[in-house]
Amino acid sequence: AVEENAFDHDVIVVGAGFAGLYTVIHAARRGLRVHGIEAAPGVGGTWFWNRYPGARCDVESIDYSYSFDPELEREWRWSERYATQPEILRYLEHVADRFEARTHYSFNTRVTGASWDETAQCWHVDTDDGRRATAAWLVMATGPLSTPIVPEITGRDSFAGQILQTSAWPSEPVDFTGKRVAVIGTGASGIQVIPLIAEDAAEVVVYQRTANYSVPAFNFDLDDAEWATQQTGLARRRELSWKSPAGSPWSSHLEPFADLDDEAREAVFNEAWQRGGVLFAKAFRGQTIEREINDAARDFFERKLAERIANDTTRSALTPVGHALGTKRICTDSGYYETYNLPHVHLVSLRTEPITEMTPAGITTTAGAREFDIIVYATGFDAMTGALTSIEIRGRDGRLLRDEWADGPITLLGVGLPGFPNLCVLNGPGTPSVFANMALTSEQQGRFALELIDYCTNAGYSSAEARADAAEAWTQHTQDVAHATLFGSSDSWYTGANLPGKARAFLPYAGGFDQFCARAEAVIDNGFTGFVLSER
Ligand code: NA7
Repeated sequence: AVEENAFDHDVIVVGAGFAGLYTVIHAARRGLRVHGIEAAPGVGGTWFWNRYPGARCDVESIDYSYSFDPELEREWRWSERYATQPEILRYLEHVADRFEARTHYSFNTRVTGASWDETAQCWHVDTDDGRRATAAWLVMATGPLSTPIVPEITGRDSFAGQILQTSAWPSEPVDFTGKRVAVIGTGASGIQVIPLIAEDAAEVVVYQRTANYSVPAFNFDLDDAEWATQQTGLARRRELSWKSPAGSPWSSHLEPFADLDDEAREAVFNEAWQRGGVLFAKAFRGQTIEREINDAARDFFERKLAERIANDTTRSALTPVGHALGTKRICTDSGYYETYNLPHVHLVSLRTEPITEMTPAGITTTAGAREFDIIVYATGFDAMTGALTSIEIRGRDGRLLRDEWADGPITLLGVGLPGFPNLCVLNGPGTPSVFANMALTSEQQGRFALELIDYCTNAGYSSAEARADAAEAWTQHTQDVAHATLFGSSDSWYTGANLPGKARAFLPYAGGFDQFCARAEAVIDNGFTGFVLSER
């Protein structure tokens, strides 16, 4: 039975990852009656689900943490330059405890629908336990990469061995010892998990659709001296991060590419390479805009690949084609390419050898059948829109979000949706979040929503809704910015190309976190320009 008004809240926040947790904590601090709803049994979001061996963040730990409380910053001691999933999860659990966030949450509860009630000016939120909660505001902090996709393959479900998914990994450790393992997918997750599986497995076969760019992490333990140095520099790091395009303190080389000779360029690429991981994607300013700079970075990358992979055929198959360096998220690895030098690790390129079917014994491609004990899917997500379109979200006049976004999402600064009053989406399409440090973008996004709520509450407005023309302008701007770079012409989950049938549109905002923050702050300062604020 549906319980009407089982809850009565100012704001419901869906999700307990970085963004949801921040928003719940700060809504409570602002005196709002807040209720959080989370499908998982605990906090963590991405860091709850993606607990496969090797899962790590590609932003440095010191930066990938909340900045809102200096005491929290001081008391939490990260152990490595790039934190592992268990450590980030422990951090978020610590934050939840420290700020008593869990008391506001219903865990193990999945939102199935939400509908705007024009008469009562509130949202009714339905959950899979048959309850209905009501709140004036609804904040969707459901994550940009939280709806996994498992490819449709003939006979997929007939496989008789063990099936694993990086994004829904079992909580108990998996024993790969002596097992024949297939891994499908070579994005960030595949590239992290493959070397660790290969340590124990008897045989690993990797099925690759698109070769990716991956750069070594150069990870290290944060010893006391390094930690002390990082702590001393933290305030500066934060300042630089908030003013940077990617929310991190590292910037591109200052001298223009065109002003340097080959030797000097090589030195710049070398330095960026040694810094590790995603930072190589922005060795020079304009590297993902100008083809000449990107080609030079790619050339450097390919020469590194030659040092890392012994076999010419394997190296050729692992060499990216068709997308510019950095236009799919560059991966950060620990020994990924070197894994292919091991005799029991094999690569199957699906471009030359597509899968025809799965059988109880294994995987068949056009070149023949292979038998496995375990198949691991590292096949990605219905990115940025999937978590929202999979929920029945009905706005004004019963408009269904899934239908409104059939040709691609339309948002004002990502957060506001025309036709959906009092609904705030965090880290969604139209935001730079997936290009940036999500710890900081989550703070920025959560604060924007809470500023809007406070502004309306204090001024006596019962609803706020993005104006259709303002949202169309922002959405167009998002497309224009992307198409002025090399991102626009490269297929990826940024463009919807990873999922057959998904509308093609450039989903994130590629204009930079700093630019985005400046625009968002101006909107707040000017009384939420672009939003229609209404009294009951
Ligand atoms: P990604 O980066 O979306 O990677 C998914 C991988 O799975 C990628 O290599 C895909 O190839 C591949 N894939 C997807 N569908 C198929 C099918 N049908 N057959 C074969 N291979 C397939 O997800 P991750 O979890 O690795 O990382 C997500 C983000 O987390 C990452 O970008 C970082 O921001 C952190 P494709 O390249 O689409 O051809």
